Amino acid sequence: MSQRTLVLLKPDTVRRGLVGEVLSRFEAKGLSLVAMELRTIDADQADRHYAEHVERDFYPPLRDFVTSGPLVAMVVEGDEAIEVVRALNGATDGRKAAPGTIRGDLSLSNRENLVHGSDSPESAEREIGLWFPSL
Ligand code: IDP
Ligand code: MG
Repeated sequence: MSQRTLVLLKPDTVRRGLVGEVLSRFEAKGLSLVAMELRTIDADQADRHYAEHVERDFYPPLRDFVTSGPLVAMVVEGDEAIEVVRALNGATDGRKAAPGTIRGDLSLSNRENLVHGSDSPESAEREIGLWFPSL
C-alpha cells in the first residue's frame, strides 16, 4: 500500500553536511520525493510538531535543538513508507540503534539523532498538513 510520510533531516544533519548521505538512503531504498524544503523553524512550529512531547522533561532542549538552524523537511512516498522510513532511521537513541540504520551508523546521541519520521498514518496525515499544508 503506497503511503506518504513526513521526514525531517534535523539541524544536526544539515550542520554535519550529511544531507546527501541521509537523503541517498531514502532514494536508494526506492522512496519517492513528493516535497522538500530547507527551513528554519520557530518555537511555535516545534511545539506543534512535537505536540505529544511538549510536557516531557527532554522537550525544552529538544526544542532548542530543532530550532537551532536550518533543517530539511520533506514528504516521501512509497509502499509502506511510514514503517520503511522508521526502519531506515533506526532506534531513537543513536548509541543503541542498529548498525546499518541512519542513526546506528551516524549518530551517537539520543537527542541529535539526525532524522524524524512519522510514527503512524494518523501522525503522517497531521504532520504533512502542518509542514506542507498545500499537499
Ligand atoms: P522518534 O524520533 O524515534 O519517534 P520520540 O520518542 O518520538 O522518538 O522522540 C522525539 C525526539 O525527541 C527524538 O527523535 C529525539 O530527538 C528526542 N528525544 C527522545 N527521547 C529523548 C531523551 O530521552 N533525551 C533526549 N532527547 C530525546
Ligand atoms: Mg516520534
